[in-house]
Amino acid sequence: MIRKTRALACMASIFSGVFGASLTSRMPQNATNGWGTIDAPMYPDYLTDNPLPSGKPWGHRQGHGNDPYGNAPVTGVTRYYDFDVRRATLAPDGYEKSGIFVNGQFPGPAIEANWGDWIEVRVHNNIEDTDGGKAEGTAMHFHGITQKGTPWFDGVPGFSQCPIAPGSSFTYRFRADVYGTSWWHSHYSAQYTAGLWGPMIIYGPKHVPYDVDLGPVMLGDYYHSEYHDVVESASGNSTDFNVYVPWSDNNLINGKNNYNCSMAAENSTCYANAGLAQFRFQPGKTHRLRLMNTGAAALIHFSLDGHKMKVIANDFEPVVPYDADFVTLHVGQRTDVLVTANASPAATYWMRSTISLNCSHHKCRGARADEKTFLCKNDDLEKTVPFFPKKVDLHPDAVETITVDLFTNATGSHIWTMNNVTQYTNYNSPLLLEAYKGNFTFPDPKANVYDFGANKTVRIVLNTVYQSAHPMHLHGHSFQVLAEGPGAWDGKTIINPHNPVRRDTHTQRRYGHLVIQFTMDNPGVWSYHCHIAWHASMGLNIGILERPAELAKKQVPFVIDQTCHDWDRWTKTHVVDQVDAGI
Ligand SMILES: *[C@@H]1O[C@H](CO)[C@@H](O)[C@H](O)[C@H]1NC(C)=O
Ligand SMILES: *[C@@H]1O[C@H](CO)[C@@H](O)[C@H](O)[C@H]1NC(C)=O
Ligand SMILES: *[C@@H]1O[C@H](CO)[C@@H](O)[C@H](O)[C@H]1NC(C)=O
Ligand SMILES: *[C@@H]1O[C@H](CO)[C@@H](O)[C@H](O)[C@H]1NC(C)=O
Ligand SMILES: *[C@@H]1O[C@H](CO)[C@@H](O)[C@H](O)[C@H]1NC(C)=O
Ligand SMILES: *[C@@H]1O[C@H](CO)[C@@H](O)[C@H](O)[C@H]1NC(C)=O
Ligand SMILES: *[C@@H]1O[C@H](CO)[C@@H](O)[C@H](O)[C@H]1NC(C)=O
Ligand SMILES: *[C@@H]1O[C@H](CO)[C@@H](O)[C@H](O)[C@H]1NC(C)=O
Ligand SMILES: *[C@@H]1O[C@H](CO)[C@@H](O)[C@H](O)[C@H]1NC(C)=O
Ligand SMILES: [Cu+2]
Repeated sequence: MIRKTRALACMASIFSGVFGASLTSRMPQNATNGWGTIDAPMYPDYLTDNPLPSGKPWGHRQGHGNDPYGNAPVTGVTRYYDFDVRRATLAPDGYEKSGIFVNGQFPGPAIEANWGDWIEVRVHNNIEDTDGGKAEGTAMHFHGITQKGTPWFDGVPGFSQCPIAPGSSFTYRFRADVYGTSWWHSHYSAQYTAGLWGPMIIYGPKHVPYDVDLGPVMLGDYYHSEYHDVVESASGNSTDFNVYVPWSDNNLINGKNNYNCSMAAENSTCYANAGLAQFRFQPGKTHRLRLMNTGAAALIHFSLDGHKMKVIANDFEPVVPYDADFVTLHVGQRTDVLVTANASPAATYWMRSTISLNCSHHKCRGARADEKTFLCKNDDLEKTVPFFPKKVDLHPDAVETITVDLFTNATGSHIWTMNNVTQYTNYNSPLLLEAYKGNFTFPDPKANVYDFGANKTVRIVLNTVYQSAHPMHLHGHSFQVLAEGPGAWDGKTIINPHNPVRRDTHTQRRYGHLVIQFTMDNPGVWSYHCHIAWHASMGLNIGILERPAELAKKQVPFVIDQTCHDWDRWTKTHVVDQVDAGI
């Protein structure tokens, strides 16, 4: 029944069509949120428990002229979620390992809301000295949400809040002010790679029709070592490229894949045939796949045998639909595609999530015969056109040029620098809290904060002079991508100036440039960082101070102060093992 393909140990695969056999699962299905099985739930057009009478809560806000950013309907609805964060030992791919999970589930639960709703997530930090790990702080980030008016709920420790201390709780409350596909994840150190992440779907208008929402298709590299250990080898003093660029052990789709147990570490518990993710397509229907790269470091190519895909959105930005044989997602990026099940109705097809071996280290060396020649970059900027046009302001108020490089410092650690500074987070003194107190001088250079004051339009030119690509993510904003290419920016080239690519995460290629521009409409202190977990750990991060004068006038919610008091108290009796730059 399965169409024969070259068997590759680490290639995550999916079957579509009708598929009867049930595969062994090494994780109880109630701990996987039902994802990755052919009977996984489909996703609705919109959540129907909305009291508004006019059907979909966004009513007539459809089609052209409605940039989702800054245009959300008022629904008066709050969606509540409760996250119990604790350590556990699970074996998603058959290899038993200790991790940190929400509600004992992997991947973590989906946050769902309609555009314009409020979302409330109560996070209980129950990370204790169990399962071979230690108690540690946490903080939860809701990727791509602008947090306009609620910058203290951005979930970045040392930026927007103190870490939530073990034994304490914290409630995030923010507006679903954009719509589309995203994810939430811990922003404390590289902690999310231990299992602390899940999808976030915000239902909104459709600009392209389709029949079935297949829901999240979460792609990502996966590591069997404890995250502290991976961070240590990435930043540590080994001069071996194969050590300081860590190798992932597996590649999962919706938390599933098999693992070749003969490669497992000595004395580990490993079960073969843990099971592949599967999806069921409805013959003839058009399906929406919400692709997201929820991994730690790997750039991924995604394709479906026998089917073409139509790209309809990148991150939270709808695009003019275009056909693609494969799509590329770096860490943190999302791409929504439509697939029409117009091939043989009874057949099964491989879904392929391939880690580009030219861009990322991955233990499954079984080279793909059809591996794309790939430069570790996103699609050409010319190809992607935002559905809601917005032209470039050719005269930005501030331009900042930043050189990105990698160094080995005097004590042998690998560190990233942005204009010679390696960012380091002070968990006890969040930058935003300081700004509210009227203190925005940030004398510690390691905070690496750029104060853009009251400028309206800011352009940031990143030139990297090292051999790594970086998926750069900006908090609080969707940005325009003006240019991306080899070498340093020439200071003038802008691709599609009448309507350039917009998104919240974009790849800067090796030895290349990435030029972004955004409107300073969101007072706060926002991180602009590489989303490769190990690179953020090694300090590839800046803070952007936006309209500080407006911050200083505002009242900080009590919970922000309380969280710092709790953290201070906890750190007086526990040693915080800050293994990295902190975010
Ligand atoms: C799954 O079900 C088992 C048996 O009913 C239960 O012990 C376990 O706590 C459940 N796990 C989750 C994550 O709900
Ligand atoms: C690397 O660090 C280890 C301890 O982490 C130390 O024992 C070793 O001497 C260091 N090597 C170099 C070359 O600095
Ligand atoms: C599993 O790994 C072993 C050791 O590397 C290798 O010899 C074997 O061929 C692999 N099995 C499969 C099915 O790939
Ligand atoms: C594996 O277990 C054996 C027997 O208990 C022990 O001798 C060996 O040191 C263990 N290896 C590792 C890497 O822990
Ligand atoms: C790998 O990337 C380099 C540039 O970083 C490029 O020159 C080379 O062609 C790529 N190789 C393949 C096989 O894609
Ligand atoms: C080198 O970098 C590491 C990690 O950031 C840091 O702990 C150490 O203090 C640095 N050494 C020097 C001499 O700055
Ligand atoms: C970074 O350091 C180099 C070498 O010391 C120096 O030439 C360069 O001007 C510095 N860059 C910035 C932005 O300070
Ligand atoms: C401002 O914040 C810095 C830490 O970032 C601190 O060292 C300094 O004392 C603060 N100044 C005031 C006036 O609070
Ligand atoms: C604009 O930003 C620059 C830093 O890039 C800063 O020096 C300047 O004061 C800012 N202008 C305003 C009006 O805030
Ligand atoms: Cu990076």
